[in-house]
Amino acid sequence: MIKASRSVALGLLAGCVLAVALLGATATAKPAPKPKEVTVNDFFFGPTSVTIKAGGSVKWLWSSLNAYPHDVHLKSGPKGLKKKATYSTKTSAVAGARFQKTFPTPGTYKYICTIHPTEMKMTVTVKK
Ligand SMILES: [Cu+2]
Repeated sequence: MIKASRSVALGLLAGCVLAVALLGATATAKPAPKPKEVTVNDFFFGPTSVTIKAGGSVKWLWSSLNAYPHDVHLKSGPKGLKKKATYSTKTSAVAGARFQKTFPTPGTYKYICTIHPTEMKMTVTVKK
């Protein structure tokens, strides 16, 4: 009886190892593109230009050192861009906020902070 249950346990264990191995193989076959990070600072974006592939993402991170509010606003994008409003933040934040956006459409995206539009500008280039 003990031997039988042990072999069942071993069988289950082998099944789990196989399942994990298969999951691992799937994960390495299609790596999720890591978002490019841009910091939102008093009073600049860093870096001021990023290039990603279509389907890639950009993640804006507000510095914890900020003393002033900032937003991330799409000033201009490719012609006929759908859901344009989703490319901008709805509100401003001072510190510790984040905004992540995926870019399925190739083109040039010009960003500003609407509170400091002459100082805070940046470009996202999305390649095919
Ligand atoms: Cu600003």
